[in-house]
Amino acid sequence: MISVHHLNNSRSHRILWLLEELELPYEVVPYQRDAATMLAPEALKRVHPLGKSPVITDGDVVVAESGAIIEYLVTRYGAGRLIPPEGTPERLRYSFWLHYAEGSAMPPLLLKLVFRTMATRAPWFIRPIAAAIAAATEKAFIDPQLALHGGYWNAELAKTPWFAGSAFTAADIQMSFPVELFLARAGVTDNIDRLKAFAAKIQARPAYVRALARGGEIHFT
Ligand SMILES: N[C@@H](CCC(=O)N[C@@H](CS)C(=O)NCC(=O)O)C(=O)O
Repeated sequence: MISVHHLNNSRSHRILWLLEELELPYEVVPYQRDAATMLAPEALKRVHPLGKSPVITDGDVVVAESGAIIEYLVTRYGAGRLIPPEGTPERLRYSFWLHYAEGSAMPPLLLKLVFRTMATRAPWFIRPIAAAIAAATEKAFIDPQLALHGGYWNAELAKTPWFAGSAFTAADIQMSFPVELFLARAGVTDNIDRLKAFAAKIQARPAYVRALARGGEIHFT
């Protein structure tokens, strides 16, 4: 039995969604974030030393990292579903988005959160300085990067309906988290029409909805 060690309100939703798309049996092992720090509980480190979610177990096999989990599940159980045929241009695009989502798309989104948090949670006596540093860093570095990445996704989705091409694949599942977070967090309003359409399309998929019912709602902020 596949067990998904699922942290509430997290990237782990993508794995539940993938399993629902593949119509595979699985169990959800739930973990709750600490209300103050938002970190995962220590118990998750008993599954994998990093203590991050998602992580899955499948018999003796333990797989961490969303991209690696998606590769494992699609290769082992997909029977050719949700992945373009080998040797096609779509397969290369699929591979690109699968790696890009966590390697390049997420870092500026995480930086945005870190600097926003710094500005609002610094000790009161340095808060104005922290806020000024955060605002300057966001303006000079983070916001232009967000506009660059978001604009690129939007342009790519103008060429093909899904990230890897004409068919929905697991690359769309992997890119869903950056896209949904981007729409909520980046503060970018130009060149996002295709991103909005993509988000609406994925959120209407029955498997996406079933995954939310199993794992709980996600609040993108
Ligand atoms: N690149 C990793 C990121 C894993 C990760 O940072 N997960 C977050 C949840 S979205 C987490 O476990 N946070 C809790 C913590 O760091 O304690 C992946 O895609 O699996």
